[in-house]
Amino acid sequence: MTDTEARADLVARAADAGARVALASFREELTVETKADKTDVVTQIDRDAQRRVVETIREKYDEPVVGEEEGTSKAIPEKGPAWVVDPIDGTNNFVRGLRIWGTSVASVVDGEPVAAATVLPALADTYLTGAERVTLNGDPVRVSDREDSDAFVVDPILLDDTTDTAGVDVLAERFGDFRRLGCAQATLAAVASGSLDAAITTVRMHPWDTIAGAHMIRNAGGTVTDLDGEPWRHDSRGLVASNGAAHDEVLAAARRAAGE
Ligand code: 2AM
Ligand code: CA
Ligand code: CA
Ligand code: CA
Repeated sequence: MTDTEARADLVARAADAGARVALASFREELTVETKADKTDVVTQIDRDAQRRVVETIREKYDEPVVGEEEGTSKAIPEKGPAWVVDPIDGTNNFVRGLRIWGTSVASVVDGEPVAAATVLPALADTYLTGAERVTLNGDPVRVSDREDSDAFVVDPILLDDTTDTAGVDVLAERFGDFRRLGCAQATLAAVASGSLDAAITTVRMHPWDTIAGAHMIRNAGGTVTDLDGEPWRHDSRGLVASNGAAHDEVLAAARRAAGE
């Protein structure tokens, strides 16, 4: 087994272990705490799931873990290996009993992802990638081959007060339709597997929200850039992801939504 294969194996096991912890409490009575923003919520289950993911990584690797909840570091080291964890991505869906949420784990070396897993346990969907190719529940998947942007379905992942809503309207006008799944990693995995054609975020998100999905989209044949059209990195301000066929149009719409 190559080093990347070993890391791919572990991201899968760690994400699955965290997802099982969260699934056991899905649709149970939960105490919901809010962070700075009323839609940014957290529960004890987010912390429990993260602990389980970290324990699973620690069985094999003593390397930095970057994660959303306390007990992990918040910045990806520029040099060397690290693990990036979102124990529950889509907590707002999770607490509402909506099935679109999951556990995401990526392995990163020198700031670049080398393997990633997103497990959506309430949907029984597991997305995995290593050095190349992406699988959904074991079957290879690719980005969509749709070329006509009028038929594109695009997800503007996260909107906030800085988002130009007129720019968001541009998405609805210029493309076929839009969706907001409420779970960044589920959205990016859906672009990688061809269920969505593109996704954008104009807001600065955390690396655990995006890095697994960005790696999947690239390995599935898609394009991921920042708002300037440069290759996306975990510290980029925005993210523009597409199947590659109409990336320039998606990028232009994303810039409008960013108020540029
Ligand atoms: P989270 O559930 O792990 O917080 C839609 O809410 C998506 O944006 C989710 O993937 C959510 O991740 C992410 N997100 C990131 N920052 C957020 C914020 N400040 N408020 C709400 N969602 C946020
Ligand atoms: Ca959160
Ligand atoms: Ca998240
Ligand atoms: Ca989270």
